[in-house]
Amino acid sequence: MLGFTNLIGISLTLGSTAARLATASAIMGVSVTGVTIATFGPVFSDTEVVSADAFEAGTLDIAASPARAALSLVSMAPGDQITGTLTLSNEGSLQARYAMRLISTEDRFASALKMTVKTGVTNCDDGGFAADGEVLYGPGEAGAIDGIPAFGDPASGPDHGDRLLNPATQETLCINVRLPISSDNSLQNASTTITLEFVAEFARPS
Ligand SMILES: [Ca+2]
Repeated sequence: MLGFTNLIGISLTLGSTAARLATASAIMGVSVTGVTIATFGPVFSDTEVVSADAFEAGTLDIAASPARAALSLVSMAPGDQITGTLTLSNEGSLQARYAMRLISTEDRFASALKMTVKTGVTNCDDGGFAADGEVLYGPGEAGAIDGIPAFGDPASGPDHGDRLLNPATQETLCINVRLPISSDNSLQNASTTITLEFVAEFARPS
């Protein structure tokens, strides 16, 4: 038996300015100041010898694009939103399934931000986000220190919400983050870093 795991972490840093949030004209700055991706290579979980014609030992290699700055906005007021595209590619030779978790550096601001993740959005921007596509997550909290599941389950094996990705194919996620109009002054100067963690594994053909 062969097992492969692949993990990608993408960090978005969101921060508010010192501007007041109480009025519609208040400005809140949200910017992506750093995106990092950490990839852990294929791992053989078992070294059992298999016959060469049973199947070939392939590779699992999930990559994310863009590698930096998936979302960016100079300033943001309560009620505003940011929308961006993230493309996951299966550059390996095996069908993969993947799950997504959201991990933040603090709880309060991350839970105030509402994130929605879709696939199949024709125009992935603020105006086109609601028009079509399939909701994979949200609207829900943008993250938590302990991590929250967005879709799927990183646990080994097929789970509800896991996404399948065939070799040499890609899936484009459209991510929308909204700062609710009801956000109050307690979020002034708040900042958080949200890591979008993708955990992929080899999906054995059925
Ligand atoms: Ca799973």
